Amino acid sequence: MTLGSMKDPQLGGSPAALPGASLQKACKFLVLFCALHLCVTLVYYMSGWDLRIFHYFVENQQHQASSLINSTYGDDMLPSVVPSTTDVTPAHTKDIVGNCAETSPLLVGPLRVEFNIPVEINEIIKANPSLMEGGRYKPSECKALQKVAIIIPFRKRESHLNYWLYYMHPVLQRQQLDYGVYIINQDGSNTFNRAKLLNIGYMEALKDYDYDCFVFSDVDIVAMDDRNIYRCFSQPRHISVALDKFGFGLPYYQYFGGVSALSKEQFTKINGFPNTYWGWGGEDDDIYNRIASKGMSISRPDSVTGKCRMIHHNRDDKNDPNPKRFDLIARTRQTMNTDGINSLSYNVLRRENFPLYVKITVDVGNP
Ligand code: UD2
Ligand code: MN
Repeated sequence: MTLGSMKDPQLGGSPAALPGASLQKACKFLVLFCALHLCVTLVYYMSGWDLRIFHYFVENQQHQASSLINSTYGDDMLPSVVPSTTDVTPAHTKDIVGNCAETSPLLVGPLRVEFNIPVEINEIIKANPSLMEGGRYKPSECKALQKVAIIIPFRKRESHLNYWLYYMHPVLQRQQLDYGVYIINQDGSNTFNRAKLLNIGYMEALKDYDYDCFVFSDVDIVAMDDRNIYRCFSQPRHISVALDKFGFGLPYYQYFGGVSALSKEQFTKINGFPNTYWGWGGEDDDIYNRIASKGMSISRPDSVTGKCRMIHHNRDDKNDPNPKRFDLIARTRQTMNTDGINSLSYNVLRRENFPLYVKITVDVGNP
């Protein structure tokens, strides 16, 4: 059926229908004109309104995208969104004396963290051009508020270390910290001793630089939000407060495992960490007991900012649960003054400066 075949039954196609036909034409023209006008108005209105939003969106994406190019791996498919540290720093980063702001303006908040695609050390080096040898960094735009040594207890966890470096170096730079990364590698195949390695890290880092804050981190834990600052607070800081492994909460209130930060003063006040916890478990509770016994409390970020991921793993060789841990924890107050930084003995076997960290291989002795 065509439009012309639709006749008005009242007009019946007679000559008297002619004025009606022209009226019909005029109406059609009017309707078309109105529709056109409406379209033009709509397009004009939407172009101003919609494009502005679109433009804003694109700008946002470009900011993230250029950050990605700067700080990650170009076009290969690495798993994260880790914005850049090399952005031009806005003027408000500085206060009048040149100190960095209390809250870094470079922070971006929540981060995507995944461990499904292996990361290559050379790519991490390329992505962090502002790092100095030994994984050292100082913000160039302002004077950092703290000098932080990051201490990681380690043995045979290379792939975990790569993930840690990949995710955490950009975060720490955005946090505008003056920091260095220390991998304290336990030599040999004796029982693992995490807390003793942390004590050694404290001592060895201080030989390098006048650090005033010490962050102790498992190699397999990565922050999911860069507002979780790896620095010290007026009370000992627990950093990994909302781990995926524990459903993004604390397993128990006194829990102090994973990642924590103590100032030099807080660390010396508790005589450092115990050297006598061989194998898995208990040393973090001992540290908590030390802190509590000195009248200090635990500072924590909220459970959103404090979200962290731990890489899934099995228990390592020579790190079985320590059967003595419950007895030891029960006696922290009696032992802490004689077991700690004041009784620490170890031998440094190697000290290697790599681009992304200092690796100190140590003989920690036997149980
Ligand atoms: C929990 C705690 C950890 C510590 C440990 C008990 C969390 C998230 N972490 O970790 O802080 O209290 O229990 O000792 O609750 N490591 C090596 N090579 C080894 C063994 C250990 O590098 O062969 C290092 C590494 O940094 C690792 C850390 O020690 O992340 C803790 O060991 P784990 O990861 O096996 O223990 P996990 O996850 O139960
Ligand atoms: Mn672990």
